[in-house]
Amino acid sequence: MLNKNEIMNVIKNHKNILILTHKKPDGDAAGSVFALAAALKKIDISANILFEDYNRKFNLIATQKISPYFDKNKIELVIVLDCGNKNRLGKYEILLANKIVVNIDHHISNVNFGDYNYVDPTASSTSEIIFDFVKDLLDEKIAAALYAGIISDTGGFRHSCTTAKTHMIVAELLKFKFPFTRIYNELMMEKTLDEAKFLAMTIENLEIISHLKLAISYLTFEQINSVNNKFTGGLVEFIKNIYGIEIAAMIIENEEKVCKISFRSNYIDVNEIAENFDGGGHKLAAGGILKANIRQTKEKIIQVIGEKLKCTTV
Ligand SMILES: [Mn+2]
Repeated sequence: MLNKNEIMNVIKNHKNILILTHKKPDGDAAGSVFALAAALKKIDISANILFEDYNRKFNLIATQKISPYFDKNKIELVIVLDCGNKNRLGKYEILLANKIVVNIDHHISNVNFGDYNYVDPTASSTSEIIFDFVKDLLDEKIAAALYAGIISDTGGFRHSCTTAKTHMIVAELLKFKFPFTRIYNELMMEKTLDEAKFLAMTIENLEIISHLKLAISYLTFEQINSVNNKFTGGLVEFIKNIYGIEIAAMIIENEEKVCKISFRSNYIDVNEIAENFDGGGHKLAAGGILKANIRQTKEKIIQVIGEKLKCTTV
């Protein structure tokens, strides 16, 4: 693997550059792209950037316009950020054909699809890696974009990927004047009215199974259909965070009366529980499905978790 200076030299030796990231970009994807593009501009390299399924809330940290109107044939080099596999580029994957590809990422699952790969799985985020590439070129806008990327992938410094180095980098970023409170609030805290309505319905439907320390709730297909923005992320975490709860299950009913279930826990292995529902995931966050109505799904969840906890307490 080339070091950072060598990768930067590869980039500097090319004129027409495109920077891409995974589809449905999160804060780290958008932040690292905007930061690198702005830093390259300061050394007279203008890069085009493209996003698939861009969320306009990232306009807050945008450092340049996103325009698809450029000559794709002239591109010599494509830098791909925060993307473990080129098929995650979605419709832009085709733009890598016959180009020199530089792949910079922090996902341990990265398949090194580039001609030049810089993959550091110890970094909290791609933005943390990009900091090291551009630290001599920082300004308010670059600092804001990298800050957004880091808070996004660390969940606001809560996730276990957060390190002393992460905090050290943010300390450097905060030497620049940028509206970090506003960035944190709009990227991490803000909800749409429809998300608030889902939360109200989730609390209304909540049941606590005390002896299992289990919080279980659901949204019916009719409830899902009652709002325009159908984003259900964060609901299962909300009920898991109720005092005294160790495990949570959130059921979302779809059109065909199939129930999708999200599990979260503080220490119980929900990956094993999700295997009973044709699913899986991680130890503390997993999901599954069941072809049954909500009442039957709830019963099976309570039964499976009951059996699992009986095993672990003996
Ligand atoms: Mn990331």
